[in-house]
Amino acid sequence: MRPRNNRARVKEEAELAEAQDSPDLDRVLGDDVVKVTEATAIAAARLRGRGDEAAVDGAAIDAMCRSLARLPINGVVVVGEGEESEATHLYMGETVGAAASGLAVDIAVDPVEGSTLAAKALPNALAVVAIAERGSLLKVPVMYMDKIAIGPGYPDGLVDLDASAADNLNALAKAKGVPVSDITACILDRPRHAKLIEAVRDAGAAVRLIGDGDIAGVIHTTEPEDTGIDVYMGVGGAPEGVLAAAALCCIGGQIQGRLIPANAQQRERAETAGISDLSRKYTMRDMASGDVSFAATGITDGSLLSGVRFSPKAVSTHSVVMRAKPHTVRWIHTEYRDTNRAG
Ligand code: VTB
Repeated sequence: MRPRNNRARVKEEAELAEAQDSPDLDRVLGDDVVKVTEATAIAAARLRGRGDEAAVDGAAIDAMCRSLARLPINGVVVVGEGEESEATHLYMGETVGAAASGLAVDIAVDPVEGSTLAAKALPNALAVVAIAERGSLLKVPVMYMDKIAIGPGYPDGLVDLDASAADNLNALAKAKGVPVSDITACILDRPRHAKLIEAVRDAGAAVRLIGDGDIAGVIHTTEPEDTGIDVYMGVGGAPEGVLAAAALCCIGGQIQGRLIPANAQQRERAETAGISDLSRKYTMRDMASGDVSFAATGITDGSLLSGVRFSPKAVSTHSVVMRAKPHTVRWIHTEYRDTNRAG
């Protein structure tokens, strides 16, 4: 966890203790969070496949703002759509929620994870939110992050951002009890990953390339038998890194992330966000800890979730909501039978 001054910490702990006694916390981290991603995904899905990323994003952001505004929380966006000067809604530091005296929580959002996918109606676009007790999610500006993630059941630190791809893959294969040729790494299909892809293949492992959507890529490492993905590697969005860490905090696994500011402005933004050591390797617990809740709803059909379906009788959604403290994973299929009010 990031260093904080003592007085602030004591105050936060008092607020947390109060929040933990509240049945509202259970409701917000359980049922409410998924209603937010459902509404967001429905709004985005109404505009999917129109080739207009900005329109999908805009509709999703509006829907997410409206649903967050109904929650009995005093939320602060720590991972969002950018800086206050650049984003009208869901910017870093924005307060959201219905009650200034409500539960003090951190919120990380990605209204449309994979805007290009949604605009082209390609698989795997998701609406994603993580909510956690205040101070539990790492505040990161929009920039890149180098990441490596594996699922649960392995010794801590088995893979490391500073190790070579071959060393990581060999260590993972050994711990899994398989030859390295049975290991598959999920990597974003980007020119910047040419060397990494080559190194993985040279080590004898397979590469599953994805177009977008590295939150799902990380989550897939937690069920390698079903997904065929053992490890996520490479550079993606830092906000997506924190959201993926929130998911792993609920379902188990390991992730390391290191910010990659592209220029002086991004370095400055990181500093303003409280990040003093830009070379720091963040672990899962540094990025998300405590009673975290993570929810995602499919906008388009994908490997994790089905997309929103519109029919004359109902609008239906498919979501996953995970919670760290009770350690639960719920797969939720919801039908909104009043189709006009859905979303
Ligand atoms: C990833 C991916 C996202 O951004 O984080 C990626 O998970 C990183 O940015 O779905 P680049 O596209 O610049 O590589 C997304 O693709 C969302 O834009």
